[in-house]
Amino acid sequence: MSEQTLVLIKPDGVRRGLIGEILGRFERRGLRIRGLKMLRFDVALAERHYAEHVEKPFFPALRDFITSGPVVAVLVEGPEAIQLVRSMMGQTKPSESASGTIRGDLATTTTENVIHGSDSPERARIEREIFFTDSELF
Ligand code: 3AN
Repeated sequence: MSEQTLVLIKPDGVRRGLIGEILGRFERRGLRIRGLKMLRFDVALAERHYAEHVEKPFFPALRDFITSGPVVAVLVEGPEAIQLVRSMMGQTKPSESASGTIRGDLATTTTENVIHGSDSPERARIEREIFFTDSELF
């Protein structure tokens, strides 16, 4: 079943010049890019996007990191795109991410781990609405 999922290339990925590398992996895999923009998180957006983590001890570091520079938001579409993108990303903790995955190849820390992808259909819908209006999607 075709699905849409929301991907963020996080500030470390943008700073390190990995936008093309990551978009290229999605395109080569056969996924379609339906929306694409660069933006910078403010604290309110960090608290909204990471609402489930606001009370966690790591949230201040996550908030400071995600607001530290521009991110690239991407709406990706394809068969089972939510799980497919999660598989391509690798595990949250880079030491547990298999080589060949985005984090397994490109990241070494849990906070600065290059990429975010929606983890459920419900989150994909919520995150799509956070980052894109209908007229920004193709
Ligand atoms: P994922 O990004 O793999 O979906 P989540 O949603 O559990 O993982 O966590 C969101 C983000 O919060 C992670 N990408 C990471 O930057 C940060 N994070 C999650 N768990 C930890 C942790 N135990 N220590 C530090 N940062 C964490």
